[in-house]
Amino acid sequence: MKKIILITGATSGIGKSVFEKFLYAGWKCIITGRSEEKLSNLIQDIDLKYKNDILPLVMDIQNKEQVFKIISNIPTAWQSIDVCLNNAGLALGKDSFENAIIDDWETMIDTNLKGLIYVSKAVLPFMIKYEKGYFINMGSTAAKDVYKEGNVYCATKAAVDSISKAMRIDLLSHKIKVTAIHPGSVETNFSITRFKGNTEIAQKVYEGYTPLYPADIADIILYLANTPQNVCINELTVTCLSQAGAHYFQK
Ligand code: 8X3
Repeated sequence: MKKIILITGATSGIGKSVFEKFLYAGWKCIITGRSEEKLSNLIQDIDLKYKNDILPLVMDIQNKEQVFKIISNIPTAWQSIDVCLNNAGLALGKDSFENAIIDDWETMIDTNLKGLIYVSKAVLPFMIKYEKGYFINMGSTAAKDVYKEGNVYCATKAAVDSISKAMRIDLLSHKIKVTAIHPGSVETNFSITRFKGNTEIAQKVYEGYTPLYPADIADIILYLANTPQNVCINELTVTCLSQAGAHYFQK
């Protein structure tokens, strides 16, 4: 029987790469995103023979009612979820504490932390019912090292780190695995979103060195998902060779 992964934020970046990697590795993929159009465009590009292995769910993980309604109504054939990849997340703005915009902070808290716990709590009854499950939570090097003007983004990722530890403890009796993965600089739309469409500043983030690419992280997630049942990698921090911690880059 094919294994099932649920991926939040699957329409771009790391999420999209994980989706393609798992699909072609023979997994069934439940993919979520806020935009119906982006989800359909993504599926349109997939070879016909894989189409039955994809279940798209349009949902905004910030919306608690929507998350619980949509996930609890997943068709029975898709409910025995093996892996839930809590990938959706974002940085909005890079400003000092005094200049940062409160709405940006709230969007990051609502997505990076609250969205992750809503999705996990909504998926959990299936994992308990089918007596298997694995949460892989997307952290960041920002969870480990706070940097200038990272304030609330760093705090949300530190919270992902903490909640991952808490989930691992509380879900122990259900034999559910939990891993927090903490990537450093990965070349995606992440910086375009952070700098609100200013591509000039965004591109500079990845200039002068070879960053990680989404496929690098997707490969690691596929490895994690294939670890034997008795093995639980609690957390891992991944940077490109030109980065050490959140601060130091060799350019
Ligand atoms: C993304 C990496 O360095 O922008 O989480 O915080 S960083």
